Amino acid sequence: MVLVLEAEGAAVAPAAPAAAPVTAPAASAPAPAAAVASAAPAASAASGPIEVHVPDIGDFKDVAVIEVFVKPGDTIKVEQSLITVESDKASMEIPSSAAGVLKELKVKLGDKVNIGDLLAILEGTVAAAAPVVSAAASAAAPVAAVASTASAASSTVVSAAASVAAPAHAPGASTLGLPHASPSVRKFARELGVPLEEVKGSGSKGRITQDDVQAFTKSVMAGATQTKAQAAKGSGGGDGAALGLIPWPKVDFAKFGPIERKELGRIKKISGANLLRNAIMIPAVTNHDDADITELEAFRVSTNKENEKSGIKVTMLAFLIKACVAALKKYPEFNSSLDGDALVYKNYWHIGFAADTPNGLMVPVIKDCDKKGVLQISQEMSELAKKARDGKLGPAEMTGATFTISSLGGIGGKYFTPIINAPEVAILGVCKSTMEPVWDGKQFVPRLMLPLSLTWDHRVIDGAAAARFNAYLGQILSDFRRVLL
Ligand code: CAO
Repeated sequence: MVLVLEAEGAAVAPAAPAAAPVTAPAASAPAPAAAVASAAPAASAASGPIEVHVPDIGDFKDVAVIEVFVKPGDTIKVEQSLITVESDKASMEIPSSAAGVLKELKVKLGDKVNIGDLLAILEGTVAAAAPVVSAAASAAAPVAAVASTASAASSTVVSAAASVAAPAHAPGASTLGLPHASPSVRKFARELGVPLEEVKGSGSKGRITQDDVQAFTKSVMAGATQTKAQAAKGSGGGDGAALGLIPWPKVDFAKFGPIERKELGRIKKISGANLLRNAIMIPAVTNHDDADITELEAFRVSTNKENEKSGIKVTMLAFLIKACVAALKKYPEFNSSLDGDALVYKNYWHIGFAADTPNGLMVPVIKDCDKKGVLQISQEMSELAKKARDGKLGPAEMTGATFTISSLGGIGGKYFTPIINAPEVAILGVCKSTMEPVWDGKQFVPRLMLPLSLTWDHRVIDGAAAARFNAYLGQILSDFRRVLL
């Protein structure tokens, strides 16, 4: 161990041997491995300025300081991590070999350090022990040597800790409120930009594992979890400063009458953040049109009569899904996604449908709609809608959509402007069909007309293509035989 102690005064811990000044090599002269081994069993207690040096960290030279956990004035415990260093093979935390108040930190982020370098000067009580270097599990051979040094010294750490009431460095213990995680997991999280303090650890003593970081990332990507930063940016209470907007109005509503304040539910918070991003980032345009569904509705009603006993009810939305698949195949850019400067065309047709649930809007996805009939789609839709309302949809049932339909047909209204569900590039809104007088060239005839509202991303789709898409959709809905052409 490379530790310079200039202890003054009497020993505080009777259990430990009196701390006669322990000499150690100067910072510029790295200690040989033998010195480390001989110093390891010693546990001592004293007070006064204490120098903490970089211990034997194996075959590491000029390793960069990538994290600094402490600052002058902090009370440091034995084995408390001071910094993390990183080489091209691994990263590891360097713990303090003594306890006391940090007077001076001799390194800063980006510095390169070696065995024996002076790290810090502490003042106060000292309990010296061989530091346990917490190394990344994935580290190569040199770190294995360090690990064995660490385990050899661990009993010393415990006895020293007992004498100064400083807990031994537990791998899962928090360091100054930092999340419990190994250096390799910290590094992994840092590379992904994952806020480690928001990840729940599943390891022993709540330690965060690599799997926890991966699961957190997946959950954020699926929209099931929101980071604090996302929530702050996405909430209606966000001040819009990032967009250069004037501040959100702050009104004391209670001044004008009685009020009741209710926090938004989890789903509303998540969907709100997604909707805001999509509304702001997509140059969206909506085309409105009408489709004549007179014959289709008659067919739907007769099909339902025929299938009364099966318990499967065919809804207009199931026909719309099939009609949309046909239109998406004819106009493939509507089934694509932007990826930087490239357009990704998907050769699968998974259709999402907006479902109104007591907790907020959810979008279950029916996979491979091109391969399924209207009856199967109806059945899956009713099962997924029920699951959504019961709050039982799994992430796999809400991901992978290539196009979305939002139907308010069962409720009412004429047209609306749905917001595109990124990274999709279009969404179809449908309202309630009504019987309307339509001119057939000779006379007005009553026809059942379905209002369509197609919102599209103008970066990918042009107005003419959108008008063609709607017109083709209308043709299919008025005569489904066209799908066969
Ligand atoms: N025109 C006229 N009637 C329609 C219709 C339409 N376009 N679409 C459905 N209906 C009728 C149905 O035939 C049914 O009538 P009957 O009970 O007499 O047969 C009734 O309206 C109720 O239909 P439904 O809404 O239960 O079924 P659906 O398949 O049309 O829709 C679902 C299912 C899950 C999409 C729907 O229940 C839902 O949640 N819609 C809301 C979606 C939403 O909130 N969108 C807005 C997103 S933006 O905030």
